[in-house]
Amino acid sequence: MDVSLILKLNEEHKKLEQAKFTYGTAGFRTLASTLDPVLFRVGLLASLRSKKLNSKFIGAMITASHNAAPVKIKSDFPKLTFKDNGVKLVEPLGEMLVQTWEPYATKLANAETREDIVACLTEIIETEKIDLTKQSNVAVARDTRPSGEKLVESLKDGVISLHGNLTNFGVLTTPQLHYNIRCLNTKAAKHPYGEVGEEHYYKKLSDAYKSITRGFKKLSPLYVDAANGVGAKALLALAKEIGSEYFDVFIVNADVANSEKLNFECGADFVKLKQKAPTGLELKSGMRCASLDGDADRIVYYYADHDGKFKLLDGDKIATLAAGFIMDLVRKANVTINGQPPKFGLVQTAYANGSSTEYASKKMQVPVVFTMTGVKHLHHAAEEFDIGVYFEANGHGTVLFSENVINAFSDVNGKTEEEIKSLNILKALSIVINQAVGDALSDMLMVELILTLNKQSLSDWDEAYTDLPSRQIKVKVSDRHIFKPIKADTELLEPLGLQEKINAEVKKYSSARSFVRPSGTEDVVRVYCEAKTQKDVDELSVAICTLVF
Ligand code: 16G
Ligand code: ZN
Repeated sequence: MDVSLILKLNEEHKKLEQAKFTYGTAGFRTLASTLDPVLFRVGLLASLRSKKLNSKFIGAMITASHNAAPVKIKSDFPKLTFKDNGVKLVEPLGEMLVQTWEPYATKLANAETREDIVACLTEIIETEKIDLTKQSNVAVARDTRPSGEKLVESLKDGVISLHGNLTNFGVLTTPQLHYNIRCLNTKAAKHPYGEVGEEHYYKKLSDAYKSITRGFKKLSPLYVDAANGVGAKALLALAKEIGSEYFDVFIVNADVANSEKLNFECGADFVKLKQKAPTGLELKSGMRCASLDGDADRIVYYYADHDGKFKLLDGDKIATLAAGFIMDLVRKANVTINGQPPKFGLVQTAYANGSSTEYASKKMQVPVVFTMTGVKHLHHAAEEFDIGVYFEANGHGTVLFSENVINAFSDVNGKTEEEIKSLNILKALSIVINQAVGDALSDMLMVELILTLNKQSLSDWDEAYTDLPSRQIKVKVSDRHIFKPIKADTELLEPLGLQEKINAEVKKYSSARSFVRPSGTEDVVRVYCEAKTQKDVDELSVAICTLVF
């Protein structure tokens, strides 16, 4: 280890404040102004991870996703409290950083002195038996937040300190970086994931989409709220590649140049939480709409019913639509693995609406598994199935096809016309759907493909089940770390006695449910309530918030 180089470059990225950093559900995410030393250290860690994995490419995505992030505050915008950015590391096949390395990230980020940094690096190298002579390859991308550009430089110094190579992909959506990383690391594999680069990503998705929807009646236009983020640029390029004869899209909230507008009263998180259309989109009956988040890894759909009432089709609805469609195809195509039908499963979190779980498990007869909040947990659980559908209610998710099932798609030739047709759709779907991570654009094409083939409107899709009324509230508390969730976030172990009090409140209402968990991305505690009527939900929410406060 070239300690003098590390120490020299560390001088440029010294920790100035007593901030405490935690590598959480979404990596490090906090005020952008405090992140320079963190990014330097993440560069060091990414280099070590690459060396540990025989020089495989490790990704670093600089984003604060759906968090609002004004930098210049203009008088016509209210002062927002968050000026966040963040960074998360990506494993060689596009998954989130392996969990056993998260404590290293936290420890390194919090090292106080230069000696502490070197000691921490030494500890990781020894524990992980890392061969420092191995080359390290790290690739970075960022969303449109202006603070990202400088943070790339901080990360670069960390990578260089361990004599690593840094590839800078510039501004990309989070899933595009995951895609690139998976492509880079599977170049020489039996099944390369694809070619590296934005244009190849668009072409791959577009070709698969067109191969299946060709000849079908085009859907009416889709209005997409891009949250004034990177998704606007990516969707424009994707739509151009697909062509308007297949897909009509109107992109709204595409003002990427004005960073103070990012996620401001728009985007998937806003629409899901507020249950209303974003600013910039005048929702009228008959319109088909969707919202992305700031780094384009989440999507929700919505429309207005005949009475003009806002109707949301969230991650749960996307999951059940996809699961139903794919299960039906697998049956029709007669796909088997060792003579058995593929193992199919749906992964949800505590935020999943109770009606969606009931619909999936009882009506569709799909096994449902619950995990903690955060994509890494859902992704791992979905990998246990041959076809694993995972979505968070907030619109983050994808469908994973195991290698076995992909091979089965190729092995089965299909005898009848129906079998052949179903197999072709399954093969195309496994290409359209991003296998590395939840991807708003790829999920959008999956939904559009299903609705096109099913000849369904958004209200037809919505008919599958009716959501139970629900509410999610943020509560500011003095210390959110005292809240210790268990049982996939559905209960609290600590503070002692609180769960019993929550249970007592929930008992007062029919079909009610509530849970409390500390946020991994903001300094708040989240309260979720669900019940048979909106009135019950509102009353229950007040009661639970009072208990937590
Ligand atoms: C992050 C997670 C998302 C989760 C959210 C919960 C990833 C890539 N993203 O955005 O899946 O729903 O955190 O946020 O894992 P919270 O902990 O603040 O509620
Ligand atoms: Zn996001």
